[in-house]
Amino acid sequence: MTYFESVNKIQFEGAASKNPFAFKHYNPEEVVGGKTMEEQLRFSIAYWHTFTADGSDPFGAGTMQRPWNKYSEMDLAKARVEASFELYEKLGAPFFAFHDRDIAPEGSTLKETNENLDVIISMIQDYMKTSNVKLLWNTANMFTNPRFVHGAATSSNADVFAYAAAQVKKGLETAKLLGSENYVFWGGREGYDTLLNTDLKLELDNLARFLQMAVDYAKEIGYDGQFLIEPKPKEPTTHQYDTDAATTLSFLRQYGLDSHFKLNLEANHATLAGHTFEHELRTARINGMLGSVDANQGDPLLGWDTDEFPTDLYSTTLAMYEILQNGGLGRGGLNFDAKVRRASFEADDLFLSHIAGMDAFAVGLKTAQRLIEDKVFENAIADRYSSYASGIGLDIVEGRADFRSLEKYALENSKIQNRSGRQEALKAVLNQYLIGN
Ligand code: XUL
Ligand code: CO
Repeated sequence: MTYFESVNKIQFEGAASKNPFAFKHYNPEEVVGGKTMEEQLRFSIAYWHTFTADGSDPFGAGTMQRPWNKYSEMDLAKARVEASFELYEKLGAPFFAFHDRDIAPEGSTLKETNENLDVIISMIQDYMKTSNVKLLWNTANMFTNPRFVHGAATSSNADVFAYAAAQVKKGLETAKLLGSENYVFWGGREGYDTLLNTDLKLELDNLARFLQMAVDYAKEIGYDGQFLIEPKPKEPTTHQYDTDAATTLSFLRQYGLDSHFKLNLEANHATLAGHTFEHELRTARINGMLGSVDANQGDPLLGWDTDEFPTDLYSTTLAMYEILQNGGLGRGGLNFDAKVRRASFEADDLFLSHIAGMDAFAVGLKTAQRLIEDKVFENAIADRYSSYASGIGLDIVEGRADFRSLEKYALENSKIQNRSGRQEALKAVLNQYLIGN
């Protein structure tokens, strides 16, 4: 059965191509920075946005015209799996990612829900046997069902904590079965709206207990994928616990969990937190915690998580700069946690949007590689901090200085001279590299 009849395998046709169903910049085999673009970028398709979402928003019903709309319940779930592998293959996407509830409907009990899951997981497993497509990560949806109204691991209701544990246990077994490269924890409703009814300390302690149980269970069943936490500052709760990279790092360190986790950083979550995407990536990178990326972009005019396909070349370039400086993403990848707009409702839009995102990251990769080869920012930064390369600066960074020696130095050095940071000039150079792509 074919779901996207009018679409053939998407080919690389080069920058001059006018064919909307072709890559202009993403050439999977082209070597950039010693690896193929396919290996560098490790693109992944988000099941929820691409196959499950229907385009509904708080003001209106679903709009998405999908070839699987005629089915329901388990038949719908099976049709989505068939369609998903057709799309991965036609796009040449090496990975996909899903929440448990994206792939199979919930039953009336947890047992029934798990039985539904088992049917679909074994179908996915069969497809994976004859395909090169791999699972980048799976995760548990512990936010849609009303039982999670007060959160999951941070719920005020211990029965919900237990239910969530059962769900993640199943998720880890699924990850092992499907050979998932990573397992993701996005906080969902782990956060609070008002302190008036919240035991902040207990909720954070419980979150840490929950994560430790997950670490222990993965070890017990021999699942060795990378654990990832995905920070987000707000939405759905007013104050999400995993606010941003720095907050999440501090939480993991406080509870002694940092050696078991890395971060899955999402562009739109970064901007919601009042950071740039590259700030979050840099923070994770310098702490050895950059694990994976949810590739998307927000709308600077809107204050919520719009999950748009990434087309901003500045952002993709600066993101790829961090990723290349990190030596790549290891077991992570670039997962398009992105959805077509409600008005882009035709099935073809699923391909056109991914092509746009893949090309934007390919440009970002090539530009970042050239910037790194030419040491554009490295040289500027080394020059800006050159006062730490000798004299008193070297004494400071090598631990030979103290307040007494610094006071002595300052008293003798009455003329401090600063130099321009030259940020406009650097932005102009960045533009030159982007245009020269
Ligand atoms: C929500 C979000 C999630 C996670 C996985 O904002 O980004 O889709 O990526 O649960
Ligand atoms: Co995400």
